[in-house]
Amino acid sequence: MAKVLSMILAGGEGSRLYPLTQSRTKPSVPFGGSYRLVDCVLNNFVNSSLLRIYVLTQFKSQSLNEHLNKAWALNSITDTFIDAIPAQMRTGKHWYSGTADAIYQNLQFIASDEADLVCIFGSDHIYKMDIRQKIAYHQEKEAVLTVSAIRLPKEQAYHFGIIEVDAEGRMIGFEEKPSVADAKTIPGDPDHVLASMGNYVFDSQALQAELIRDAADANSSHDFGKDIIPQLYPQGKVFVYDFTTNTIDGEVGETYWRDVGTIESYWEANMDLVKAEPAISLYNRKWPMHTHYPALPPASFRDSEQFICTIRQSLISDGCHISGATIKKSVLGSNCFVGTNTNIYESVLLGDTKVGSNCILTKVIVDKDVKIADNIQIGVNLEEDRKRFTVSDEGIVVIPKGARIGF
Ligand code: ADQ
Ligand code: ADP
Repeated sequence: MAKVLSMILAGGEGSRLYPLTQSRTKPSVPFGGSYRLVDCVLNNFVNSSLLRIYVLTQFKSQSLNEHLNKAWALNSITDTFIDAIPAQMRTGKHWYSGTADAIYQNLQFIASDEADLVCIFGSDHIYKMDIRQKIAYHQEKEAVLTVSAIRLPKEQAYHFGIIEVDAEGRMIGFEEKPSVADAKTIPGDPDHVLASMGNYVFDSQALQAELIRDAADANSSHDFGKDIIPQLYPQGKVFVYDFTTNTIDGEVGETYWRDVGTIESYWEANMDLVKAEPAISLYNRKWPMHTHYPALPPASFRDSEQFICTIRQSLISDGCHISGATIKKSVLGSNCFVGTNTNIYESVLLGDTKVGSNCILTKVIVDKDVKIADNIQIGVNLEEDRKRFTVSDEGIVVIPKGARIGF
C-alpha cells in the first residue's frame, strides 16, 4: 500500500460568497445545519482511512481553526494527524499567490515525509468520494497526476478547468476556465463538458520537481489549473478519474458534486438537502458525516394556543426552539428560536439566531447571531430588501452575521 500525505487547500477568500465570508474563510462557512463546507472533504479522507492530513489556511482562518480543533482532533499514538498549517511566508514576504504556491511554500512538509503519493484537494465542494478508489486508478495507470472529472452543462464551463481525454483515460487537452464559446465539449455530446473537480493525486517526487520548476518561472501564476496541469499533461502521464465510477458503500450513484462558489450555488446546495429525494444522503452509517456537535438539547417544537408548528422538508438542528411556526424547505443551524405565526420558506439559517413572531422569510440566508424583531418580512419585497441587504441576482437575500433587524 502506497504511503499517502494529503494537503487540503483551505485558504480561499470566497469573495463571491460575501457577506458569508466577511468574518471567516470560505471553507468555514456553515452548511447543512450542522456542518462547515470543509467537513465534506475531511469526511472523504477520514472515511477513506486516509488520516495524514495538512489543512492549509490563509484568509480569516480563526473560525476554521476553532472548528478543526473542536471537530477534527485526532488523539492517537499512530502516525495520523489533521493539522492546520497557517500561511507563514516561508519563501518571501508574500502570501500564497496561487494554489501551487500554497503547496510550494510548504514543500518541506512533503520533502521530509516518506509519502509516495500526495493528495491535493480543494475544500469548498459538496460531495462524497472514496478516495482509495481514485488512488487505485492512479496506480493502475502509473500516472504522475490524476485529476477527478465530472460531466457538466456547457454553460458552466467558464467556472472550471475543461478536460479532453482519450479512450485510455489519458488527459490530452486542458483549458482553465475557457469562455463557453471556446470550451471543448464531450465528443458526441455537444451540450456537456468534462470539468476538473479541483482534486489531484500526485506522485510525490514528480510533484516536488514540478513545483520547484514552476516557482522559478517568472511567467507563471503558480496555480494548479492555470499553470501546473497545462505544463504536465502534454508529457502523457496525466490521467482523468471518472467520478461517476466512484462507489460509496458498494453503491454507484452517490456522485453528487456541487461547487458552492456563489450565493446562488450555496443556497441551491442547501436546498438539495431538503428535496423530497435529497441529492446527497447524510444518513449512511458506513459513511458518517463527522463535524462538531455542540452540547445542546434536541430541537423542540411547541404549539401555541392559536398556532400549531408545521415543519415540512426541513433540517432542524440541535438547540432550536420552534413555537407555533411554519417552516418549509429550510435548513436551520443550531440554536435558532422561531416565534409564533412566523413562516420560513426556502431559507437557510446558519445558527444562533432569533426570529420573532408574525414574520415571513422567503429565500433568505441568515448568517449567525442575528436577531429579527416581530412582524418583519424579508424576501417578500426585494426592492425594499435591496436597500438594506445583499440580494443576489436570483433574488436570494443575505442577512449578515450579527445583524439586528427591526430593533
Ligand atoms: P477554482 O475553484 O476557481 O478552480 P481556486 O479558487 O484556486 O480554484 O480554489 C481551489 C481551492 O483552493 C479552494 O478550496 C480554495 O479554498 C483554495 N484556495 C484558493 N486560493 C488559495 C490559497 N491562496 N491558499 C490556499 N488555498 C487556496 C479550481 C481548478 C479548476 C477546477 C475547479 C473545480 O483550478 O480547474 O475546475 O477548481 O471547482
Ligand atoms: P463562525 O461564525 O464562523 O462560527 P465564530 O463566531 O465561532 O465564527 O468565531 C470564530 C472565531 O473567529 C472566534 O475566535 C471569533 O472571535 C473570531 N471572529 C469572528 N468574527 C470575527 C471578526 N469579525 N473579527 C475578528 N475575529 C472574529
